[in-house]
Amino acid sequence: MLRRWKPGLPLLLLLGPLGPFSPGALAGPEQAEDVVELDFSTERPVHLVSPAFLSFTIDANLATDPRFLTFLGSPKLRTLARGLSPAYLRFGGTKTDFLIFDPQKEPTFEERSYWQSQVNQDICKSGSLPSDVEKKLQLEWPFQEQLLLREQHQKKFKNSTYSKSSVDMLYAFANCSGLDLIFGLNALLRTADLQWNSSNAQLLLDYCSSKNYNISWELGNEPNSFRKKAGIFIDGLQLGEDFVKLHKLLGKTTFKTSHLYGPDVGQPRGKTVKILRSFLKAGGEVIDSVTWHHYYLNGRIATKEDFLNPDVLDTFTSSVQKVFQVVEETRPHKKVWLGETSSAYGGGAPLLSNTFVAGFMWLDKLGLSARMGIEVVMRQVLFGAGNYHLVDENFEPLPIRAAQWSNSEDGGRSHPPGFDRKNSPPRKFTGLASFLIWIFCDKKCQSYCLPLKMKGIH
Ligand SMILES: *[C@@H]1O[C@H](CO)[C@@H](O)[C@H](O)[C@H]1NC(C)=O
Ligand SMILES: *[C@@H]1O[C@H](CO)[C@@H](O)[C@H](O)[C@H]1NC(C)=O
Ligand SMILES: *[C@@H]1O[C@H](CO)[C@@H](O)[C@H](O)[C@H]1NC(C)=O
Ligand SMILES: CC(=O)N[C@H]1CO[C@H](CO)[C@@H](O)[C@@H]1O
Repeated sequence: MLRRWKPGLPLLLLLGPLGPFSPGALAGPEQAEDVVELDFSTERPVHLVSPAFLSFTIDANLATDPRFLTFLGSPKLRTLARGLSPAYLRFGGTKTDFLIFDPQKEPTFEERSYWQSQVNQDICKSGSLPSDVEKKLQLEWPFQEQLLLREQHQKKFKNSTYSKSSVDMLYAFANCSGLDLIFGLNALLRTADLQWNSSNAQLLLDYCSSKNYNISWELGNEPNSFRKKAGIFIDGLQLGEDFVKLHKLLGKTTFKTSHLYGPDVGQPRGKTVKILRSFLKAGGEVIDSVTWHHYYLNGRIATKEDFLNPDVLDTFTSSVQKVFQVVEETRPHKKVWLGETSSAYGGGAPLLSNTFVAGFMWLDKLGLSARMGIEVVMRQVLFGAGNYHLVDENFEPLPIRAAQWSNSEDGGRSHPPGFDRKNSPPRKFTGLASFLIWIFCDKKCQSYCLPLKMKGIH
């Protein structure tokens, strides 16, 4: 639970009966409540996290067909995003390495309609996409979504180009929502001897400079699976050298002081650890934070029981420890961020990742991350294809199918825990086998977080 807390006061929790999960238990009349009293000390911070600790992403696949980027002009989506600031908005994902900037490319009809509606000088205050265009896009979105998920599943990615207008759309969304944009550059553009070919990045940097955009950068997404995605193997040493090259490039532009993050590797297993280690040796000096990605499960086979299993939740701990171990051995004290993370990969698990049940994983991840020293956690995704988005195609916050899962006063209609920091999640759950309790303090609580975890109370 993320809730404001006055230090020094004991917390009273009302717990329902704690039997093993059975759907029938949910419908039954309320039974006697156990009272657990928690007392905790707030004398010393466990770890300090960034004010943008809870950040989020837009998957780069939204630019596959740039017409759908105009969704980012929705005032409603911007209002929801603004509610989560301060935060980073990371634009990245597998498609990062299949997107090519084409300054000559014309904006789509939808993008033009959007810009034409911007009559006001202040683009953050002016009109939105004409409603007929928005409706048409919303009708077409489910088909685009299927296409994107199929591409992801088959691991066959096509190159797409994006225009200046697409960059403007993305930047306006971040800027008008009070978010700091992190843009992932294509790392699969390579010369014959497999070095990074920076010429397309240079075009983009020049354009963004000319517009005075303030952007931070990444280079490549999950380079550990480049072979699977593109038939090219890039080792950590080469990638480190590519980052040094990008850093030099940034130094020659208005992005001298802008930040660089990487290498956005997947989970620290097998060769990924090796890539991370050699990357940090070769290029660790030029990055501001080490980024890595984490998912608990494969979205295609994950079950509700997996989502509620503390053993599954605990697998996160060993991954975090492994990453910190490598970072401490190569670049001690370098900040570590979760650059992309959610419950299940492959677009999330249908009927789970976007519902209340996923809230336990999410809260546990936030709690463990804070306690173990991760400074920023970027949630995949705010809006986009799949099942782990926080906002649906009508720009309604999810989960909405969670009602049957909770006995909350509002029947479970409240926002997913962790999504809206001002709304605490429902207080009573029945029929769950174990409880996780995390307590965070914000600035008013002397800038530290205090996670506390209890498991398997019976
Ligand atoms: C994408 O474009 C780059 C640069 O032209 C090329 O090297 C690469 O093979 C292309 N990838 C695909 C999947 O077509
Ligand atoms: C880098 O890519 C650009 C654009 O595709 C190409 O014109 C140039 O020859 C490439 N440079 C090298 C060294 O391969
Ligand atoms: C650019 O954004 C960063 C945050 O990513 C911020 O710290 C910095 O002050 C901004 N720079 C300018 C010139 O606004
Ligand atoms: C480049 C750009 O558009 N920057 C704007 C971002 O938003 C702030 C206020 O929120 C403006 O002052 C900047 O001009």
